[in-house]
Amino acid sequence: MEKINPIIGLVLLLGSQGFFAIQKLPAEGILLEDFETTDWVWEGAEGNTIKTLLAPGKEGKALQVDYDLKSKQWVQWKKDISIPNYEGNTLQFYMKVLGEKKNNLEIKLIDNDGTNFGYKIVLIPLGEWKRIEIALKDFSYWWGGDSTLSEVKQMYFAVSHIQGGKGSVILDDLRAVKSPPEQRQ
Ligand SMILES: [Ca+2]
Ligand SMILES: [Ca+2]
Repeated sequence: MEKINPIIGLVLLLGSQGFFAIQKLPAEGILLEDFETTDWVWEGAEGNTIKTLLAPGKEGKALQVDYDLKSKQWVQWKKDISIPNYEGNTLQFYMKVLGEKKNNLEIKLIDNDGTNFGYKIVLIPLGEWKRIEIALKDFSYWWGGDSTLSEVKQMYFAVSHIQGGKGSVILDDLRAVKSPPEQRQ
């Protein structure tokens, strides 16, 4: 019978249980979306236009969304993104906002039974990369499904009307990172 050195055995055991991956989480988090392709599905309220393209990113490429809210209301874009560990995590991404007008960015998280949890921030066109961090516990129930957000399966970003008009939102490097201790539930 072969003997396994106990230290190597321990390393193999910890590695097989994801121990090392978990230890790395606080620094880098889990990359949810790198925005290297334009495979987000978009739509807009009637009369509005939306177009997606790739732009120079914070890391590699970024997804640029050009919109024109002619009819006020909204445009949105979605992708199947799973967020496996919801509690105690923060959503982090980089965003650059171009244009003249102020509008809302809405971020929606959807689970298997169609529960929508949302969070809204005001888009202020600064023309430079800004890191956005939103604790997942700060999302609130908006509509659909039951009132509990289970494992997230799909994400939407939307621009909704404050002043309307044309603008661009550029997104990169979406991650789930550990919330600072005071933000954890
Ligand atoms: Ca990227
Ligand atoms: Ca649900």
